[in-house]
Amino acid sequence: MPIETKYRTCNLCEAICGLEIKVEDNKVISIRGDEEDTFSRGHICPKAVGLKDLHEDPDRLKNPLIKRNGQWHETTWEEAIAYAARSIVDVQITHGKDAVAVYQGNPSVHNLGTSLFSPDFVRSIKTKNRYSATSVDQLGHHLAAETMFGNGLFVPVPDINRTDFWVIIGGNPMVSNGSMMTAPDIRGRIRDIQEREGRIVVIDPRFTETSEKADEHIFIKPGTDIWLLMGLMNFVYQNDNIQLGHLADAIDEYKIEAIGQAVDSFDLDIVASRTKISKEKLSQFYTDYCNANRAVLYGRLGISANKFGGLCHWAINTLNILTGNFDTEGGAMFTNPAVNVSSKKSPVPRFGRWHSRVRNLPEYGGELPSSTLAEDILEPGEGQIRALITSCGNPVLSVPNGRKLDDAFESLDFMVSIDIYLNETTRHADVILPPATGLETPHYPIGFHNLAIHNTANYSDAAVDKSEGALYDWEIFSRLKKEVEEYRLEKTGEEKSDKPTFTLEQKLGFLLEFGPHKLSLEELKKHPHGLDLGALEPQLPKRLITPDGKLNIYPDIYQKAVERLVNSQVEEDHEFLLIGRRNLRSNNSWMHNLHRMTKGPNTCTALVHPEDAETYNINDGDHIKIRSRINVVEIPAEVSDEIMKGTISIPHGWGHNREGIRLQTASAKAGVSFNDLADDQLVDELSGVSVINAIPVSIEV
Ligand SMILES: Nc1nc2c(c(=O)[nH]1)N[C@H]1C(S)=C(S)[C@@H](COP(=O)(O)OP(=O)(O)OC[C@H]3O[C@@H](n4cnc5c(=O)[nH]c(N)nc54)[C@H](O)[C@@H]3O)O[C@H]1N2
Ligand SMILES: Nc1nc2c(c(=O)[nH]1)N[C@H]1C(S)=C(S)[C@@H](COP(=O)(O)OP(=O)(O)OC[C@H]3O[C@@H](n4cnc5c(=O)[nH]c(N)nc54)[C@H](O)[C@@H]3O)O[C@H]1N2
Ligand code: SF4
Ligand SMILES: [Mo]
Repeated sequence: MPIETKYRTCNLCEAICGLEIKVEDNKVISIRGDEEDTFSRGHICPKAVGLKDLHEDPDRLKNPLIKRNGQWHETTWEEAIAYAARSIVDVQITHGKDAVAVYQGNPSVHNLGTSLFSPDFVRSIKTKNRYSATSVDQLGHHLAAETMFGNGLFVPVPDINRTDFWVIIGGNPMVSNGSMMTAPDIRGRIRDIQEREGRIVVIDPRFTETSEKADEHIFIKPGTDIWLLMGLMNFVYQNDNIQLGHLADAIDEYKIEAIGQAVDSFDLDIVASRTKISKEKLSQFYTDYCNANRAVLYGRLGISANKFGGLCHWAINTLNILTGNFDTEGGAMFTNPAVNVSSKKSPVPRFGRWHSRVRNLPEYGGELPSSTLAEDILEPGEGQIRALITSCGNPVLSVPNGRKLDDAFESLDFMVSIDIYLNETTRHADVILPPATGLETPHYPIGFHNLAIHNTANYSDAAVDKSEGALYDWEIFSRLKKEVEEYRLEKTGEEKSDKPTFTLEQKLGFLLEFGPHKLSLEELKKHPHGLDLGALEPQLPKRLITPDGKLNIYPDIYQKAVERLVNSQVEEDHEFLLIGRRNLRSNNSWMHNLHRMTKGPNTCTALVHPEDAETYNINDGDHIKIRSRINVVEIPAEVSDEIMKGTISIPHGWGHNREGIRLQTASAKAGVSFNDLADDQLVDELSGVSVINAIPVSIEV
């Protein structure tokens, strides 16, 4: 058999690196960075080779599984799909449409088939109880985009290719490879900024891998970034640094005045006392930001999934706008992708149109906050959730209070999981439908081209064949939808949708042809290293799609949130605040079964500052107990001055010691789950996003 060379985009994270893959007889021989990729220019990270391990993982499911009397059995696709679809419809006939909930996890947006075909299936279920990883993650970005620019997916990205001053707040792109900002080769791009005499400042309670490469690191008390940002806004007003430039006509002047009045009380004394950053440091940082030629503020997970996550993302956009760093080169900019996901206009913001049953938290974009899922299953009463569909998600490990979710899922009448593993979440299912994945699927990173710091388009064919009899994700979703509609018609007479059905290539082809660049899929296929569609360009006010066509710099929801913030009491001092951490060879909860990703020392440790370690008589490697309001876990301590005093950092996605999983490598190195400590009752009051950073905890030795 000849060795073939295939080019493809890595689908594991948001950086969409180009890969060069050697394949012989459907076996992957090697995976390297594609030097000719128009965007990533050869960059990859250690996870890329995980795609080979994923393809070969003996624990990965290839055939559907059905649970009978507590035992798993392989079954045919016909039986599995009919069982899943009919059970869903039966629950809805008995208990109403909302009795079925849907949870969609992170790989949904990293799989083309799921991105394009799951929405139609989910719509066919007609439930208001939809959940996803968004509300444990980037919800604040979407809410700000929805209310300020008119569409939640019209999210600005930092133009790091041209900025002179990049402020990273609560992000660690050297490890995460960038998020809500598709930018392969972060290291190279940081170096480029420094070579043109620009600066990078990291604001984080931990001195991170990114801080090491940056020009300055500022330690901040977890959960207090909103004061830092409001203080900066006040500084901008006090020092007459407002420059609206080409956006002036698109913004109501009275709103600019209202913001100025609202931030008036955030002086250096207040900000310093909340953030634990000295007044001198604050004032130096504020001055540097205002003096920089082209500056951009960028905030990520550390501030998104936080008590004031929603407000932080409004504040970051607003600061970039007020200082003339918005929709201009080197500031925050919008993409012009070949498939544009943010062109739809809505008469009202898609927020708060309905609320969760037990806690009355608001919907965003058709989804309720995931921190409410467990209680909406467990609490008896009208509208209780009785059945669940999960796809590409592992909420037991990724959503606060995983133990409560374990109980909730066990109590369901029916559960189906579309997933490639029998893991902590899917073990509760009655049926698992495993699609082909990774190198076996064609790919086009729709979502990430929309968030990229340079416009490109890249289509990849599958690099290897899927195993015999396996189905692609879009086939599973199409068949489920058809079965749901046919069975419902038979049982209730409810009409089927009359939308035509398409193949994956047809659907992508239409989106490309009707997109801003009018590309054809055939043409795109001729460019295996991707097509360069040009640098980001200013696009406002033309592309604003708010109801009045203006840029709403101060939407009502944020006015109220600012008032709440101004009136908020100083929080009592907690013994410790717990924050999260990511590791270069890990990807949320699901790549720990790939041996090359988990070999070497245990990375699931609790970082503790040396002075705190001394107070509690903790030595490096000691097992310590960490207690939150809901639970206590035991974990090895790693004593390090990279973490701020009074703060503890634990990575998430571990805790593979639950019974009934089929993950040999992962269970050998179980770790503990961060979300056994994270409290489902702690959410951002404004947006409903889960709080997974700055959780009050104590240490027991
Ligand atoms: N404490 C804490 N919690 C967090 C975070 C944190 O930093 N700290 N991060 C949050 C963030 S940012 C996110 S995005 C969420 C992630 O939350 P989730 O999306 O719920 O969790 P993942 O760990 O990404 O789980 C992915 C699931 O998809 C399956 N899977 C992988 N590939 C495929 C595929 O091709 N098809 C299908 N059908 N399934 C597949 C895996 O087996 C796994 O079950 O976690 C959040 N939770
Ligand atoms: N290797 C790897 N890459 C990944 C993932 C992975 O699991 N592993 N997950 C992917 C996913 S789903 C996402 S969403 C992205 C996330 O991408 P990032 O947001 O870049 O990644 P994190 O490592 O979660 O960075 C959060 C940072 O916030 C800091 N932090 C915590 N609390 C606070 C706070 O209160 N204030 C401030 N200022 N900082 C705080 C933490 O110390 C940490 O350095 O990464 C993606 N890429
Ligand atoms: S950085 Fe992300 S996209 Fe690039 S190789 Fe690593 S996992 Fe894949
Ligand atoms: Mo995420």
